[in-house]
Amino acid sequence: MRNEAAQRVELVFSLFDANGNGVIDSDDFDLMTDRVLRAASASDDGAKAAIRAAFRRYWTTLADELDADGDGVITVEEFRPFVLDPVRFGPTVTEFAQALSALGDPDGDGLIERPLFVSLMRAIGFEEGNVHALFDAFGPDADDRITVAVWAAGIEDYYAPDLAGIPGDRLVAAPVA
Ligand SMILES: [Ca+2]
Ligand SMILES: [Ca+2]
Repeated sequence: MRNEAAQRVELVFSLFDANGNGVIDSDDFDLMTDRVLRAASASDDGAKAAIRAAFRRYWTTLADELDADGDGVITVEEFRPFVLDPVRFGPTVTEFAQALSALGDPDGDGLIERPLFVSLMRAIGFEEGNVHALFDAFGPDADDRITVAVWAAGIEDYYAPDLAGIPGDRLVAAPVA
């Protein structure tokens, strides 16, 4: 596992701990889902149902695989190696990447404008300067748009244990002043 990959998922852990109690639990996913859905008001019901299902699968996969003692919480020490295991968690990441990136494209033309990208990523909790740096790293076109496919691939890369120097590392960097 690369140190960069560990830092990426530790950041996700801290953001997904939406209720701030230091562990990940079912309540966190309810809060996070509501926040993202508020930012996705332009999306249709199918896209909203898909992100709800993806967040639910993210949580239930963690709970089913990791919470052997059934106390309902996941620690960062449990979370980090598990979500960076492509065999055990990769399919869950793929569904999540498809559902989240689709929210960036409510009109279905395959392109994502910067303002909605920023709103969705800010809803998850990433720093605004880092979100802009990520969008820039994805190589927006002359009209400042990226493709849904690029974002989906970027999310999958974010969870790759052996990748470093990728666009997703911009999210971990110190916020741009
Ligand atoms: Ca929590
Ligand atoms: Ca679009």
